[in-house]
Amino acid sequence: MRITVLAGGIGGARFTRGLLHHLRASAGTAATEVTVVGNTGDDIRVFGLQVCPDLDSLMYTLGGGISEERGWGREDETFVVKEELAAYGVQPTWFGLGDRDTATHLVRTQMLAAGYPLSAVTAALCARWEPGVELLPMTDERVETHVVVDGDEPGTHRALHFQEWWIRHRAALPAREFVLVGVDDARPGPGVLEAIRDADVVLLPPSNPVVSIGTILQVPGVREAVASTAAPVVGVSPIVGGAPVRGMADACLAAIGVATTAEAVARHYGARRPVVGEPDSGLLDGWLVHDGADADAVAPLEALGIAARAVPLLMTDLEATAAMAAAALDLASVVRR
Ligand code: FO1
Repeated sequence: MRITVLAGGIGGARFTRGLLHHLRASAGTAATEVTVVGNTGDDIRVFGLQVCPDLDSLMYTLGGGISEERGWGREDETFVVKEELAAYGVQPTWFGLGDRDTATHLVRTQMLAAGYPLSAVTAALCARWEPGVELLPMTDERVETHVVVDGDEPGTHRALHFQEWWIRHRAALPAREFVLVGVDDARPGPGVLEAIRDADVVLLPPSNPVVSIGTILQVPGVREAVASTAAPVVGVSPIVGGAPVRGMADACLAAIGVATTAEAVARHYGARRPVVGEPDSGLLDGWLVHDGADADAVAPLEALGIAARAVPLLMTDLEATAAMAAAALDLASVVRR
């Protein structure tokens, strides 16, 4: 069996770790291959280094090097280079450049400079980390999410890199718009469309639906591939009880006029096989919502044509996350028929 996951950073990485745990523990699915299409809109060139936050969170989380506390960067990390750069007055001082993490950025930057595409760089880095999945950048072209916020003068606005908005401003500056710079010239990375088309199941983990999964879907051809794949497409709500489980997806959803609820996010992705009269070209066959808090979203989503199940969605530990992944695969087998 082949499972393809479209993932951002921390939430997507933790979910995928649970998925692998479930597959290894279940007889008959141990031979399943998992491909992860990773978001690269968060990427930033900083201090001359090319940093790929979501690819690195996926690689470190699945490869065993992640800082569990932060969800990004390395465990046992130090920030001496960051301190020294600040001592030189070098900007940006808000970016948390870890010393161990810097080795990853150096390898990536020199391979890119030598002409290797990001997909080859990612494969080379994964040779060390052995994440247990095929990790594919959504595109080899350089794209960046920039955030349009109000300018200093009334009536003006300015754009800043997503990382500055996310790290320095904690997403507190109201975002008017997200712009994926470079997306018009971006093509799906090697293997991306095939991974979606040839999958037995496509999963949308509880990553940020706007700036992570939404970004992957903006790469020309990807949304169409998800909408038309023969595989069942099942998503997991990143919103529980009206709030993001982690991160600041609510600030992102507000920017695109989507309510911060499990139901609204599913409607945003849309039903792939809507009931008559509902807008089509959606992506979802199935959607998991958190039991208790969001169980009331099941009926309206079923009425829309999205099969919904209410299950525990808090990734409190590996077993809980594995159970979520199992529930997503169960729902995929139901909607497949
Ligand atoms: N997140 C922070 O909140 N503060 C940081 O200083 C920070 C540094 C950083 C460095 C490398 C990296 O791969 C990720 C880093 N992140 C940091 C996380 C990152 O901003 C977010 O995880 C993703 O971009 C959002 O999906």
